[in-house]
Amino acid sequence: MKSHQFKCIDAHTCGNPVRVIIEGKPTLKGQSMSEKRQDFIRNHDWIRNSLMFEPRGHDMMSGSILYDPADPKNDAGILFIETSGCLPMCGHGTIGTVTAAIEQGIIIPKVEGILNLEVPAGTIRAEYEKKGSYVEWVRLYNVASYLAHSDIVIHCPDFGELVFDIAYGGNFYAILDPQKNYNGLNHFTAENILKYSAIMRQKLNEIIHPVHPDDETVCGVSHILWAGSPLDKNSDARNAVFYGDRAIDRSPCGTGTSARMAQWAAKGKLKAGDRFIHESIIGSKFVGRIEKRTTAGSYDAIIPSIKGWARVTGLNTIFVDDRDPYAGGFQVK
Ligand code: PYC
Repeated sequence: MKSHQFKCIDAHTCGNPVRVIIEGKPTLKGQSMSEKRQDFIRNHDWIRNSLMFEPRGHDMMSGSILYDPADPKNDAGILFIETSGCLPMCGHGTIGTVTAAIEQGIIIPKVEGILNLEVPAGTIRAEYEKKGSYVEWVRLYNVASYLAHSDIVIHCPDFGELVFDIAYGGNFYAILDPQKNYNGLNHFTAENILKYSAIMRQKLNEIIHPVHPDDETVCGVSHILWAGSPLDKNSDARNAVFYGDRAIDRSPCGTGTSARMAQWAAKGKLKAGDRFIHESIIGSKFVGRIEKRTTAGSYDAIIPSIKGWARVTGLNTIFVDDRDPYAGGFQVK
């Protein structure tokens, strides 16, 4: 009989949870965080199931595990874990992890106010501002983001024909913009989004399989981004991102916002230097900016930055007791 103990910092970024595991992590094989991610998925995924799903977590639970960087010039490596799996990149997760790790002294930055971070999708930079012992905000400079496919058509029950763009911002997003059979996010409830998103994702993945040009383990449409007009006239757009089996991001979604900016840039609606304020389903905001144009394989791409805030909600020591029939977590579907 074995029992496992994990020390965590619990936080949320603009409403979406971030559980940062600081003790109890497994040693992972591999050099890069992409290789470590594969080792975790193959050999240690029970930790994600135990810490993210009920009864220790919930449908939206999301978190991270900190590792030493492969390149000593960088400050840390981050593995993202959540109910949907191990994401190559997570924006709200990065903002929450940086906030929690700096406030609790888990990462000591080489240069105050800047962290260079290795994540499975590549190397990113985070800048943050501290007031006393608190981190006020974090701006992350994300991986190259690009529009991968335009005008992908599916037929969805109750909607009829729907047209999606597929864009990458650290994960592949299917973006549902207002159109003939979809009049925008403001006309849909969370229940509607949960009901139809999994069907849309399945139909999209039957006809399209986006693969990242530099890492074939980063592939497939995982997130559905429902777009709509903002609640605040000072914002540019609003969105709700569906992921996993039953999750809707409560934050404006960092990789989703990056994908959306890449889509807008590809369509000439944003240019380098432009700001993009994105709202979440609960009205919380990220401030995006197009830092510069670049390429990803043969794709025209952008480097987006995303600014947001996170707050620590507590320190948590979680037990996973092998006598517990729900040690491996469960989900009610
Ligand atoms: O902020 O990138 C993000 C994210 C992905 C899934 C949930 N949040």
